[in-house]
Amino acid sequence: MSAKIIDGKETARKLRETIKTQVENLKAKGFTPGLAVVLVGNDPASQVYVGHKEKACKEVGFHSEVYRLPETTSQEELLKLIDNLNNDKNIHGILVQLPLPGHLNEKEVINKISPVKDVDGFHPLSAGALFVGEKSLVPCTPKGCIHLIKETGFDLQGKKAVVVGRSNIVGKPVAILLLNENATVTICHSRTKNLKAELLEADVVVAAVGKPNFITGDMIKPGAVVIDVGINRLDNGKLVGDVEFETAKEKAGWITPVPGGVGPMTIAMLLQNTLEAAQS
Ligand code: NAP
Ligand code: L37
Repeated sequence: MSAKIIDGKETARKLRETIKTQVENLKAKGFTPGLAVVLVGNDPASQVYVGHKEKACKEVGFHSEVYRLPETTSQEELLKLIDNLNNDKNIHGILVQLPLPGHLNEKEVINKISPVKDVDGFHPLSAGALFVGEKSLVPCTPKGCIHLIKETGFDLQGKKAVVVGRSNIVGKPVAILLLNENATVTICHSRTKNLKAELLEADVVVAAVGKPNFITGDMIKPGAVVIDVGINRLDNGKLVGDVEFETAKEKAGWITPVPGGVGPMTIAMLLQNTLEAAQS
C-alpha cells in the first residue's frame, strides 16, 4: 500500500494566509510586525532559503529587512549589526542564517540576539525554556515537523517516536517537542548501534541526518508517520531527503516529500514566531 503524502507546501500556504489576515488586522491598528534576516557570505543553499524567507515576509505584509553581508564581515561588525537590530523598535524578530563562514563565532553571535527577538529559538535561554517547559520561541523546523504530524490526525500520545540526528537546531528540539506530546522518544545518531532495529519499532520517524536516501523502506515499520527533514542536493541537481521516498512510501502510512514537505513549513513557522514575538 502506498502512503498518504503530507503536503507541507499546501499546509504552509494555508498558514501564510491566516498570518496575512492577522497582519492586516494589526496594520489597521497602526502596527506592523518586522523581521530582520542576516546572511553572511555566499552559501548557495542559504541564499535560496533567505530569498524564500524574504518573499514570504512580503507576502504576509511584514516589514522585512534583509542584510546580505560579504564573506569578509568581521565578528565585531556582525555583533554591532545585531546590537542595532536588538534596539530597533520596528524589528521584532532577528534571524541570522546559519551556517556562518568559518572565521565567525556562531555561539557568540546567537548569544548576542535578544531572546525576545530570537525567532529561530537558538539562544540558550530559548533552548533552556523549551527544555524546562516554559513559554518560549520554538525553533522553526522542529515546530513545523510537529505541525505536520498533527495535520495527519495522528495521536502522538504513548506512541514510539524515533528521531535520527541530534543537532541543536533540529534533532534535539524536535525530540523535546515529541516528548511534550507524550510520545516515547528515542534519539539516534552516528554512534547508535542498530539503527534499523530502532527504526522498525517507530510509529513516528523524524529524519534529520543530512545524508541522501539514508533511511530505506526496509527500515520503516508498516503504517508509520515519516517526517523527512533532510535536504540534500545530488550532483544531478535533484533535491532529495534523508529518506528514500520510493521505497519508504510503500511501507509508511504517511510521509513528507522533499521538496514540498518540511522546508516550506520552516518558513511558515518563522512567520508565526515573528508574529508571536511582535505581539508579546
Ligand atoms: P547536522 O548538524 O549535520 O546533524 C546531523 C545528525 O545526523 C548528527 O546528530 C549526526 O550524529 C547524525 N548522523 C550522521 N550520520 C549518521 C548515521 N550514520 N546514523 C545515524 N545518525 C547519523 O545536521 P542538521 O543541521 O540537523 O540537518 C540535518 C538535515 O536536515 C540536513 O540535510 C539539513 O539540510 C536539513 N535541514 C532541513 C531544514 C528544513 O527546513 N527542511 C532545516 C534545517 C536542516 P552525530 O551527532 O553523532 O554526529
Ligand atoms: N530558521 N532555518 C533557520 N535558521 C537557520 O539558521 N539554517 C537555518 C535554517 N534553515 C533553513 O532555512 N532551512 C530551509 C530549508 C529549506 C527551505 C527553506 C529553509 C525550503 O524552502 N525548501 C524547499 C525547496 C528549497 C529549494 O528549492 O532548494 C522545499 O520544498 O523543501
